[in-house]
Amino acid sequence: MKNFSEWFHNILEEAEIIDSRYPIKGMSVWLPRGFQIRKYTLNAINELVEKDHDEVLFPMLIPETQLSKEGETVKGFEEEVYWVTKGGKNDLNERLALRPTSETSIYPMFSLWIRSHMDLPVKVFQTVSTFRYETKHTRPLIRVREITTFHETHTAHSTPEEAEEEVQEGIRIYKEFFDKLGIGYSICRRPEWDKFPGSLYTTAFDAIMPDGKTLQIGTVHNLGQKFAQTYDIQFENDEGEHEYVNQVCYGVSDRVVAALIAAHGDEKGLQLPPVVAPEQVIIIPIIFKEKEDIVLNFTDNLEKILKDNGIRVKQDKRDMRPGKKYYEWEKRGVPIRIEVGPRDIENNNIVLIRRDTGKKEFIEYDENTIVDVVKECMDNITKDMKEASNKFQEEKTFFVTKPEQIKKTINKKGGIVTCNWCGEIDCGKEMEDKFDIDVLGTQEAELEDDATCINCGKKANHKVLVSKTY
Ligand code: A5A
Ligand code: MG
Ligand code: ZN
Repeated sequence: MKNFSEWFHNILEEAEIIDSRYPIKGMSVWLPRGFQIRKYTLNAINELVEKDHDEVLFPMLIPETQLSKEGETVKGFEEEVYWVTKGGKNDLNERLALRPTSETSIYPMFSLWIRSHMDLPVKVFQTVSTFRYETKHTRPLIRVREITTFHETHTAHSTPEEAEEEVQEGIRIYKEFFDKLGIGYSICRRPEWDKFPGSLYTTAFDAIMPDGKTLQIGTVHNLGQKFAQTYDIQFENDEGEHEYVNQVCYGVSDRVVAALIAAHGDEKGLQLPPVVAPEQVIIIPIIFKEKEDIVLNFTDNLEKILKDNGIRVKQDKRDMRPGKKYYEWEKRGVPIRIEVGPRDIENNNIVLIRRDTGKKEFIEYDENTIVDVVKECMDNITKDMKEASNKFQEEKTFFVTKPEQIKKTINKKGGIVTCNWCGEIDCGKEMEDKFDIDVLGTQEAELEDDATCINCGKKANHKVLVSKTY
């Protein structure tokens, strides 16, 4: 892929995912095909989150006094908040913010809901639009001003230990989610200057894009008691004393769909893992004039069998050259194509082509086993796509020991560079300027006793990840 940015922009249009011509910067339209991919992606995360969290839906508007209560959140989002100031011709008594995220909307209600330790833990999530007046270059799905698929989980616990367990649970859920979609990622703890405003610390997932820059695709925040103090969320413990709750929140967004497209797409277009593909199988009947009925009887029956067994299948009967159809469905990323012509039927064969490998397989046709054959093929595709993406992430991650290697490696090879680091804020910020990179954060690692910081030479006690970022 020569130019990822251009490729990405084109694919959104060509695979009918997003129409970015909507006349507000940073806001786009989900097209029917894109909407379906979004829907199956949401199903995949909901399946995991719903096991132990309840879905809710809060209003989109937040009174200014409520938003402004939490000092650090306000400061963090000050430049990015959209305001509603009028109702019709009347000025509102109080400005209303379009939520940039929902802590300040949800937590005042937590304060009403939570009375005693019996009410804890509270674990809720919602999928909503959030609004951020982003000042950095906007890009469809990647950096938008209306985040239309903001999937956020918010919890409250009686002890810090329980909150820490929820952090681990959030990380586990996101791992499983990205694994399901076959998106490779790295996990690290964001540095102090890049953590979520108001949080104790932030753990982030970053995926390496084909151009070598990383995209933050999910974050898990330990909020400690900061918001509980601000919004007065207290409970009575079993000794009758009042305590503040301990909170956690985590979120993913439209960016997951962007990462999905970027991780698997190629020069032919989109490539979708079966779990999110609007069509998992496309059947192309190869029709010749006098044999038309034989072929269509066969393919109609095949379509019905697959559909009855829960496989998302479509048949393309349009009067068009088969080659043109192949091209179209490849571009749309359908994982499996089945071709059936009169000769195949005579030989009791069907032809199955995998989108990911392009491999053609002749399969002896048996109504009783075809469902298993297709399902097994989908499983193999899922597994292989995930492995390919993980391999890419791994191969694009480089450990270096000399400062001059940081910039050189990033510029030449892209991806993530890891090195030993002292953990000092000033040193980290200096590295960002000096090497023209962003510090993604730290990972726990066993360092040698005499390991030194790559930048300042002091004793190193962290492994740090750096990259160019979206
Ligand atoms: N309340 C917490 C969960 C929160 O707001 N965290 S966050 O600010 O980190 O956002 C959650 C996720 O949304 C991020 O990890 C990132 O993947 C995504 N995101 C943030 N800003 C975005 C934007 N402008 N466009 C698309 N996705 C965005
Ligand atoms: Mg930065
Ligand atoms: Zn240092």
